[in-house]
Amino acid sequence: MHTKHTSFGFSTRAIHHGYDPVDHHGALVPPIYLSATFAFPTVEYGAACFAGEASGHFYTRISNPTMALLESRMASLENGEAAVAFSSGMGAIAATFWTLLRPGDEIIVSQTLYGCTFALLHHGLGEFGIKVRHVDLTDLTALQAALSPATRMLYCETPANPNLRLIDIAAVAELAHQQPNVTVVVDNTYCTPYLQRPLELGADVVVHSATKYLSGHGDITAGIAVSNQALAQRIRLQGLKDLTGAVMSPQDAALLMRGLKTLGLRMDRHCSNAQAVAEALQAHPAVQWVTYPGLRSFPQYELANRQMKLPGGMIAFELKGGIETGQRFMNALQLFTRAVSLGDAESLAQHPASMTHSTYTPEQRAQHGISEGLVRLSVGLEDVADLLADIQQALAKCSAANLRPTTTAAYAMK
Ligand code: 7XF
Repeated sequence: MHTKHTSFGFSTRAIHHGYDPVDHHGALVPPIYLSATFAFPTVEYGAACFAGEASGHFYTRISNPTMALLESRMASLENGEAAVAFSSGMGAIAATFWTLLRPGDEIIVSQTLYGCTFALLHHGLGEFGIKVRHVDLTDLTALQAALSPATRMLYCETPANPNLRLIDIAAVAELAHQQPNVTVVVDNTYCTPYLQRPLELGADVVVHSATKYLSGHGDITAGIAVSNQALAQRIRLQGLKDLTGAVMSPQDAALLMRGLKTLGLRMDRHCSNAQAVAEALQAHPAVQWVTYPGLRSFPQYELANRQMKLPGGMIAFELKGGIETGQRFMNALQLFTRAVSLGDAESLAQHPASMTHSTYTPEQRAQHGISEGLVRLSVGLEDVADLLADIQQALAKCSAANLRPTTTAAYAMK
């Protein structure tokens, strides 16, 4: 049934890929294999497993049947050959970096990245002799100039957390691959493969925080890396097994597969709700600027249409009066929850400068396009009328403070 499913559409594969109930006592839902270890029929077979000559499961830090099903499903959805599951998005990212980079190598990264990825690069890789070069990847001339024989990886988020800048994946991958031995890695957390498939555009590895839209219910932390078979095997046997040990639990793999079944449905609803919230924000006099890939005013609207199926569920905006007004707005929210993370059924609001991106210094945030007054919304799955009512009542409480316009550029590209 595994191969039969490969020609089906996205949602059909998200529900069925790789599993036939007939092989599992008729169980409609895949069983969870809680075992940490697996019996060897003979000592010779055990030795063959450790030598990489037998393909069976033998220890859950290396592989497990529940994770293997999830991995094959994620590989199918991203249109890759293989995937590796991790206990968190940072586990997937760290394992990919530590597998593919060595002292003396250079990594080219986009300007704006999630705070802990930024910290891993600068406090982790940087301190272990790997040169980290931030480049404006919307400028292909700058990328061309930054590439060198020492470049081993190009890494980006698109859309970027939290300012939603986009990178043209096909363009940067083509240019980066003109140098030999460059692996192009894209963090696809904001989009999921339902909205964007970087491997089809020329990337080599896709990483995810599966804590977010992929699982969709805010009840696990999880990560995934997807690539070709050879890279996935290296990431599994070095990055996962030896270097990080950041293994996913079988229960979390089952929860993640439950989330994947509704991924398409949920993403459609996240996107339509976010479009309505972004338009309401844009129309309100208290709002200084709003960035959402579905707005005509979005500076990379054409690229968003070309690269993403829909504009996503994340919004960045700033109120007139900057962060003081932003704090008043966030404290006034009644339905949106004040919390970090994203992609949950519940709508969330947070302040990147003091929360998810507090790993940057204020100077670094200014350099990397993260304004101090930026408010980030993860628009959830509630009824859109209730979300709009909450935004409107919270904005109404800000109008009194709506006197001093901020000087922060809405979308400074340089
Ligand atoms: O290790 P995690 O599962 O939390 O994933 C890390 C991660 C990797 N890439 C992107 C684009 C992410 O957004 C994240 C996690 N971001 C959360 C957020 O921005 O709210 C973390 C909350 S501190």
